[in-house]
Amino acid sequence: MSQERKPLVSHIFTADPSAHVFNGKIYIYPSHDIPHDGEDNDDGDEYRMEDYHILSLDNPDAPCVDHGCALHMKDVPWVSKQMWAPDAAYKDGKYYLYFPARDKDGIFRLGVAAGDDPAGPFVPEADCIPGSYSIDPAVLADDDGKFYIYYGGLWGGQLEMWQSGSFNPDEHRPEGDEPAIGPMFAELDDDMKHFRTEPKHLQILDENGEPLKAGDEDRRYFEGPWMHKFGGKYYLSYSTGTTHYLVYAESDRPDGPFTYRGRIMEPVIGWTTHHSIVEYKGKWYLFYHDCELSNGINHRRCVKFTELHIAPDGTIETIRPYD
Ligand code: FUB
Repeated sequence: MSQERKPLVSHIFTADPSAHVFNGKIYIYPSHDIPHDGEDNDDGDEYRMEDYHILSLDNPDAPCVDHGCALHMKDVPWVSKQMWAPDAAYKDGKYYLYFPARDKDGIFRLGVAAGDDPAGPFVPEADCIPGSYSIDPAVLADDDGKFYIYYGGLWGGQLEMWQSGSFNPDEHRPEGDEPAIGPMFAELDDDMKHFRTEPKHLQILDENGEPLKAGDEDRRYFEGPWMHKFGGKYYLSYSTGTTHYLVYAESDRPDGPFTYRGRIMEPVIGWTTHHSIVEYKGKWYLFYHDCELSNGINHRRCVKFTELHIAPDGTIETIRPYD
């Protein structure tokens, strides 16, 4: 019985699913939303996550397994609060969990934890990844053995606050015809725990080769980057935040520049939209979340998936989530 477009689990609230195939199963690395009655705001203070539960599916029709707490905030010395959207990678017998959280100064940084099993438990590094900031890490294991990390999010994710190279909470937010801020990119070092290259912003261009503008809210980057490869090309997908779309852009290189291609998914119930794309046995799947399980409460989300149809030239068919 297909569980497509239904909450994968309902005993906890889950969001921001990063899906990977490890050992022939689909493992899902989501955020774990905590119910509370506080207000929502533009800084995302309502997202009070404290731990990660890894989920898995033996196949898309199998029941979803919750493997329990794989990492808790109390075990990460540098974190003060808000363990947001994670991702995972596998290299040389070890699994690595990448996660954003606020440090003791309230600044979002990226952390990494390692384990022997895709479902954890994961042992965190004592400090965040040196030189890291903002949120939403996503790691691509490229075919040549290199690993790339993509990250960054506007507003509560603090990406704008680093435009000068250091943290400035009063930094100007680009708007109108000013160039939009792209997501961050770096190659990971052999130990998977450091950046090998200086992080840089990725450029996303329009059909005329011009950088997308900050006011182009239907297309510009907001948060939640993901990278998949198809036909040898690199596809960067992300959330447009304020307009609630999942969209994608294409490049011949992992570090761009990328050219905007189109929309993957129309808005879901709830403010945030965040996804991953994974191939399993020759079919492509989109993992995403909405707030159906809580009747629209923004910080009580549920992870779902649906099949994704990709044409031979890489074009992704737009999904209307409730059709
Ligand atoms: O889950 C907290 C934040 O909400 C994530 O980091 C963003 O991508 C958005 O989904």
